[in-house]
Amino acid sequence: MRTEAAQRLELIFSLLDANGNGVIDSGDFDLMTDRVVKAAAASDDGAKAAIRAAFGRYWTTLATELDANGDGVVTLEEFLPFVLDPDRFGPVVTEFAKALSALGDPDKDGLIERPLFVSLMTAIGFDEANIHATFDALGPDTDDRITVATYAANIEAYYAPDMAGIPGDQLVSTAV
Ligand SMILES: [Ca+2]
Ligand SMILES: [Ca+2]
Repeated sequence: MRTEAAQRLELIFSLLDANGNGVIDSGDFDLMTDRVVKAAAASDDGAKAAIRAAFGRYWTTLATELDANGDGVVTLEEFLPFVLDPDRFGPVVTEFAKALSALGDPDKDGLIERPLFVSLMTAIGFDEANIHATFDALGPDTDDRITVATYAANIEAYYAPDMAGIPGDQLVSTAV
């Protein structure tokens, strides 16, 4: 596992820990899901149901595979090696990437404008300057749009244990 990958997923763990108690549980996922769905107000019911299902599968997979003692919480030490193992968590990431990227394209023309990208990523909890840096790194066209496929592929890359120097690394940046 590369340092960059660990840093990317440490950030995700901290954002998922919506109530800030140092572990993640189903309540954290409920808060996160509601925030993201709210940011996707222009999406249709099918797209909203898909992201709810994807977050639900994300949590139930963690709970089923990691919470061996059944106390309902998952720690960072459990989370990192598991979500960065494509054999074990890859299918969950693929579903999540598809559902989240679709929320960026409510009019279904295959393109995502910067303001909605910023809204969705802000709802997840990323830093606004880092979100803009990431969008820039994703190579927007002259009308400041990226494709749904680009977004989805880069969400998957974010969870790749051996990748570094990818657009998603901008989300971890602490530059001020
Ligand atoms: Ca928590
Ligand atoms: Ca669109």
